[in-house]
Amino acid sequence: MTTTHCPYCSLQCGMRLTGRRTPEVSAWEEFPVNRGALCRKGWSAAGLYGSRERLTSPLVRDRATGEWMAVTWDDALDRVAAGIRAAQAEKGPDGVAVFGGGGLTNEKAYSLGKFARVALGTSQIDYNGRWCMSSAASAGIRAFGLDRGLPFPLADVEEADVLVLVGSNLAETMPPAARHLDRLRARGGRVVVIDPRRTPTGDRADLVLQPVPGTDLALALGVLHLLVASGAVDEDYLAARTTGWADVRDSVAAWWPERVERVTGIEASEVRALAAMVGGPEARSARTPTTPSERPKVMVLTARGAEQHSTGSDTVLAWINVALALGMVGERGGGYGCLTGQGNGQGGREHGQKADQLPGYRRIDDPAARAHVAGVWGVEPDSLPGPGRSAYELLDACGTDDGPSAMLVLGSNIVVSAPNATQVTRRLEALDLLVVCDVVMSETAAIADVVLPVTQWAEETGTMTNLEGRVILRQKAITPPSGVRSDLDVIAGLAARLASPVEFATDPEEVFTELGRASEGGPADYSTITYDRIRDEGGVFWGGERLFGSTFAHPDGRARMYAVEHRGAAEVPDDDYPIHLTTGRVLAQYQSGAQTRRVRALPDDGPFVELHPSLAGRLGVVTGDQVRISTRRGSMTAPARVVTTIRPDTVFVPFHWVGTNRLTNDALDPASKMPEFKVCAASLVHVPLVEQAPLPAEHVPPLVEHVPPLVEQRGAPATSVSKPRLPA
Ligand SMILES: Nc1nc2c(c(=O)[nH]1)N[C@H]1C(S)=C(S)[C@@H](COP(=O)(O)OP(=O)(O)OC[C@H]3O[C@@H](n4cnc5c(=O)[nH]c(N)nc54)[C@H](O)[C@@H]3O)O[C@H]1N2
Ligand SMILES: Nc1nc2c(c(=O)[nH]1)N[C@H]1C(S)=C(S)[C@@H](COP(=O)(O)OP(=O)(O)OC[C@H]3O[C@@H](n4cnc5c(=O)[nH]c(N)nc54)[C@H](O)[C@@H]3O)O[C@H]1N2
Ligand code: SF4
Ligand SMILES: [Mo]
Repeated sequence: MTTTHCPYCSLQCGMRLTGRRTPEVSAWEEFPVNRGALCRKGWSAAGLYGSRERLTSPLVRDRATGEWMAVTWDDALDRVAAGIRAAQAEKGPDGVAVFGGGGLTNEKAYSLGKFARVALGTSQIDYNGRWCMSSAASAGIRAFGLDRGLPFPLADVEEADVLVLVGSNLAETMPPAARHLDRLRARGGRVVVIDPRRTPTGDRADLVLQPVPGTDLALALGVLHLLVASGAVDEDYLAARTTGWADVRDSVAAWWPERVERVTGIEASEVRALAAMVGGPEARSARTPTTPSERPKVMVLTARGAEQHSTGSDTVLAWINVALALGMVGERGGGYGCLTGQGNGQGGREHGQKADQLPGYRRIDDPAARAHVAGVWGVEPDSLPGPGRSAYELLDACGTDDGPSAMLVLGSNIVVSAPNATQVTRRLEALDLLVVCDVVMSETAAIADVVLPVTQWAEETGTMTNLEGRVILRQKAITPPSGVRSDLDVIAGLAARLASPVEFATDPEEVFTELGRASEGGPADYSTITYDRIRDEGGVFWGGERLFGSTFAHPDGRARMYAVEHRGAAEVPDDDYPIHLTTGRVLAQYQSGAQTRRVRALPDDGPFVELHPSLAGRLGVVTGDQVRISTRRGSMTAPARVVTTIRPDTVFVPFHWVGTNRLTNDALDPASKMPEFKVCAASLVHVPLVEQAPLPAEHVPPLVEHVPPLVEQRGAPATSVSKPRLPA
């Protein structure tokens, strides 16, 4: 029996595994984050191990015939090294790219970043975390000088008086965390959920606000406007601990509730209700000064609903402004945090697989950082490349004249999860060499030239940094299938073939010790963390358990407030595409589904289109009917799920299956380069039974012929049934 952690999300729930060849999952009650609780993905995780679809031999694909051939590891690595050298000969070091993942252990993420900069000498490395949390990360760095998802333990949530969840459906995306909401409410606290859909998380809330997708920023401006008007802001805190407040205050002057209603679709009275709740009772009783102890503790948490927008980083800054104006950041039970997503969403963005970064969350354009890290690596600082392209920009450059012609992918299923996926897939196919390291034949592996089968999860040891900044140890508990190698072995094997000036360790603990030295003195300093300490202490928080209690990470110790403006979505509905499309997750599937779609114990129902009865009525659609959804980039057909819980002008499609991302918009946030996964303009038609095979896009009549404008839709017949809730 071994204690380890779940293969999936950023909660990194602790679990026990027994049986080295037929593993069984059981509760690890002592692990503080989940106390033995797991969601159904965690309970069924052992199914990942037994999957018959597991890759156990390196494979190469013949481009002419499309046929796969099993080869030896030596042969496979020789071919990859030869392909890399060919790309370098043609285009120089930047001719080879690396694409990583936020599910990789810290050791792998670190080695991958080092491999790119030292063995390949390329600047062209980025990873899927750019699609996950980059907007919150960039806002956190600007506001606080430091980015750690939650700057406090998750359990602090229970101590809040008012918890505002902006674009999080944690009851389905990190189910064991939902108990904190229940306990908070049992204590008399209140939960606010802001989401265009009423989700199972909304079912646990006292106030549910359903904005038009992409308008959370305007809502934050409106809330701050009312807090100023009612005298609920903490002027002493603002004077002592922040800069920039005067500009922010002026910038919200014109955001009265009726204007917020016009932009967000949330009634002015509800905007007032939210402001009164976070401002405390005194906020309504006109400027009566209050002592800090009388103010409610307000905690604002954002997740992908607020962040995955071309305005995502400004939206996060606007909500941070609310938390700062209330004097809450650094206060126990209050403040701001971002719920990270992938298993190692936090650590994966700290140790150098990001285009602009060196280990320890250092900047690659900082001469002191370059000197320190080059010293640890044993190379000259000048030999390190500069910053490269962000994830989407990198993929979009693949196979172009200025872009890379070879790419290595570790830990991401790009073909399913990238925005505007048809375009991205075309770019991947234009590469001379695509190499994918994976555990299964993912949709991305399926178009690769070489696929390398790797160990995963509890088949190997490594550290992960959970959503609280707690570094945990995923211990090896099961024997990997024969034929597979660790990503660390792949990196070392390639480095040796490429005559890298330095060697790459393959023992995770050795890599972690080196990572500690490379991160020493950086914003995310792991130098005092060891495997033994993690085992003894149930995880170790980098930077300490709670941050910002007395100072922020900027040189003057103050938080920065930025006056940000509402811009709206990059693509807004028009006559041809009159509906907002948003995307996200369901409980039983994980990400691109590469892993969970292969676990037989988990339901795999395929994608669906969630829509409101009034829209369904206009289309003549009931639950189960096929609908075709189209955007300027592509279309897909899926069954309808008619629910009263979504805005009538918005449809929702989960992205765990191929198709959804052919629809999504690749507009990027200027600061974080986060794509706008959470909103674009779409049209919808009912596909009559006789022609339910997918039609070419040009045959799709515009929705406007079928659906009158939304204002006329009031009172449309509710010919529908509600979506059954997935049991937790
Ligand atoms: N079951 C499951 N759990 C997961 C994952 C998974 O794939 N499956 N993935 C993990 C990862 S990597 C991540 S990043 C997290 C994500 O965790 P969440 O952010 O909780 O998940 P999402 O479903 O992407 O988005 C949350 C909600 O945002 C809403 N939303 C859409 N548009 C908007 C908008 O404009 N404004 C607001 N306020 N809300 C909006 C959606 O309706 C959705 O309910 O989950 C992690 N946990
Ligand atoms: N429309 C839409 N698209 C989205 C989102 C959305 O909300 N809407 N969310 C975005 C977000 S937040 C995220 S995080 C991305 C996630 O999307 P992806 O980047 O595709 O993430 P995964 O599906 O987790 O892919 C991980 C891959 O790595 C493999 N793998 C697992 N463990 C290992 C390992 O140890 N080593 C190696 N080499 N491989 C391994 C898995 O089998 C899988 O194929 O999707 C983004 N795409
Ligand atoms: S909540 Fe996340 S970490 Fe916990 S069991 Fe579920 S998927 Fe695994
Ligand atoms: Mo994510």
